[in-house]
Amino acid sequence: MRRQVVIIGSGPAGLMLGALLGRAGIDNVILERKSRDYVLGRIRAGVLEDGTVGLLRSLGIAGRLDAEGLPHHGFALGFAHRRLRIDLTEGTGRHVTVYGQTEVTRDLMDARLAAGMETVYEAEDVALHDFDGPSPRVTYAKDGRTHEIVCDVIAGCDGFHGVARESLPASALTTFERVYPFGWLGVLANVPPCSHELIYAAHERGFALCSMRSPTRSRYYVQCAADEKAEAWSDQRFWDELRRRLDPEAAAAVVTGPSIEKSVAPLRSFVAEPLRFGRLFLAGDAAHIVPPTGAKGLNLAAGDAFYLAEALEEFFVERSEAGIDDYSRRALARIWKAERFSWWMTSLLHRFDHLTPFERRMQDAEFALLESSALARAALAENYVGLPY
Ligand code: RFL
Ligand code: PHB
Repeated sequence: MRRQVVIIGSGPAGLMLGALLGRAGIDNVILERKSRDYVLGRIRAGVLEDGTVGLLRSLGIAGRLDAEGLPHHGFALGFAHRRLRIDLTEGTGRHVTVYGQTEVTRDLMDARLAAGMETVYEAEDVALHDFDGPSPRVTYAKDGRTHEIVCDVIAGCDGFHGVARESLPASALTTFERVYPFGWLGVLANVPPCSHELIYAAHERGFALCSMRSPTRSRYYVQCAADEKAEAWSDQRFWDELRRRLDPEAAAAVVTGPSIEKSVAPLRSFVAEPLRFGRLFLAGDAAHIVPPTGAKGLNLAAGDAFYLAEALEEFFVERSEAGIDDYSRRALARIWKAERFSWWMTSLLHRFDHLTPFERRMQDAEFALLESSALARAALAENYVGLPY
């Protein structure tokens, strides 16, 4: 079999890239290790930048997003039992949309199916070959047989634990990493949110986040130990801990109910450079990780897909290599700014056990600055709604 582009991974990066390439008439197949239902069962991000929404609209697949997504024009920072509202729209003229990653994934999968573009689910032992030359190959096992696809380009969109980045010689990559000494315990529940806007709360017991998926479905997180087991947390223990970390009004407004999902996510900052090796390109979590505090992971994946699709369109349609030569530089310029923002939000809001008294005062001073300076709030808002592509 021969294809122009083999995309590895059907998360947001791979699906978005596949949709953008399909629109440009570039033939592509997605190889995904898991089943469709498994991919749709993962509960992850919830906040879309307006650039991500714009991309989905430009692809003509934003019908459900426009009907069901919740426009948010601000959020709150909680600290010292006070709440400071960050007005997103006042400073930027833009806003974000609360719409789950699961829903984005479903919309992209449905559109792909309707357009007749192929996805191979449960593709095992995916292996990449010859990507340092003009005819890379990808092999995989399915239904007890080994398959081979010869292609022009491989897109590694297979997440942090995928095979694409691992296929590179270590000497080809420079990596940058910070592993935070804590995780987030997340709970999804069919209860109305405690506030109509998100609350990011700093507290001496640890960070807490009040988010949502719809007016009847809430998503809450509390900072926990990195090696915490979700099973150690009964629903009651979670609700009690959450309430302790919120201001009294928010705590009183929390409606509790049985959790429908509960999981622990580690927090990490990571970047691998560059994003291109011959005919292999990395995009999304395969190349970089941000801690979820800035709500940037999914949005960065979409940004990478946008840049890579533009570059590949130049390559296949205009027969120019200028775009693919520049992909890594262009994407990394935006990635590093999102890394900075996510690291900053994480540093500001979490409890770190070993902060010096000076560092604690720095956290307090950041809040004091945000409280007193409209320009500081506008800078936060500009990053949160998303820097331009
Ligand atoms: P994804 O979504 O991980 O998709 C990669 C896909 O590749 C498949 N795959 C393979 N396929 C074939 N062969 C292999 N060898 C393969 N190895 C892996 C996987 O099954 C998967 O389907 O990466 P992508 O597309 O780059 O998208 C990135 C976003 O998913 C990610 O940045 C965010 O979800 C990060 N993230 C969060 N971001 C937020 O903004 N807010 C959150 O609350 C939030 N929570 C999370 C998260 C990421 C998590 N991970 C990765 C553990 C919670 C978790 C648990
Ligand atoms: C979520 O709703 O899952 C969510 C929202 C904002 C974040 C992270 C996660 O910063």
